[in-house]
Amino acid sequence: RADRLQWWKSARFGMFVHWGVYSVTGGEYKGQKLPNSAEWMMNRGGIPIAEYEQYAARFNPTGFDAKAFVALAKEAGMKYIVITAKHHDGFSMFGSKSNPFNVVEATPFKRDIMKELADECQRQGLRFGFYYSQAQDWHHPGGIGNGWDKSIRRVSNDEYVREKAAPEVEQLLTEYGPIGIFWWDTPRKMSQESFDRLHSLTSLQEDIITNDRLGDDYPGDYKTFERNIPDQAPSTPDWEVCMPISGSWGYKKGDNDFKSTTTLVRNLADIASKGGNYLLNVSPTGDGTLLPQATERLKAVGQWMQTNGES
Ligand code: FUL
Repeated sequence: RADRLQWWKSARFGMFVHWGVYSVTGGEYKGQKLPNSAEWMMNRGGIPIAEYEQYAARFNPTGFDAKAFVALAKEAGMKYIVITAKHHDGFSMFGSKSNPFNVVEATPFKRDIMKELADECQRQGLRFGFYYSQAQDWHHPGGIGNGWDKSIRRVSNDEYVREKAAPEVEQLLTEYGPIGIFWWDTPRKMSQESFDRLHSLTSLQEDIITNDRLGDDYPGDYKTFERNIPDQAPSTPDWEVCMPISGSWGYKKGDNDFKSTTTLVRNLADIASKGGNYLLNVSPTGDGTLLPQATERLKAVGQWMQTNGES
């Protein structure tokens, strides 16, 4: 275990990416701003599944360039990337074999973004990991969390795990080369069978590490803190603070709450001095690029790292 964590412990700095069909409108629904992060658009807008699916038809991020994207993370001094393979909205950002609501089949873009990034990370020497919302899924009739679409004929959560979550996790862990991290999110009560099924899949990747959000009985390899840096070094040795560079995780139109470079560097030093990792989130827009505010800051942090860090 210690061996598997070694690269991660010395990495200190990683890039988190929230990107999906909600990015098309920057989280706005019918021109209306909604509360919460953009990736919660479907939930906050109470958008019916059939209607939400139409956003995929508008997802065409032709400005996306995996090579430049990974190079930017590298320039910032980041050692790994974790990206939303599937968020709560149920949209798969890869050519999923068990969910047709995916980037390859349901969008004009048709490119497997996860594959492009996985390959590029390998080429440029960064570790690559997947965020996967295993419990909440507002698109599958057995997923947890969609209480607004009354047209769904609900099936059991076990069925959702069997039909979608488990096969997708398996695909992600077998067809995308070496995967460094599996980042579960929003644990909910599931059957023992489902937990076991999902948990056991991670052994498909020999060196993978996981965070602590599969379920209460699954501490994973490290603890996740969200948005806030603990005041004191936590008692657990292996931990990470994930934090959006602006206010929202997913690209949100009008969100100008970008943390200054000074704050970012200070956060990084604060976290590192307490023994943790900083997973800083960026939000590609509907055209597949980052806002200049994000790019500038990442470059500036990279500059600082070069001058002052161990690199
Ligand atoms: C949360 C999710 O609900 C957010 O949308 C985001 O992904 C964050 C990192 O985890 O709890």
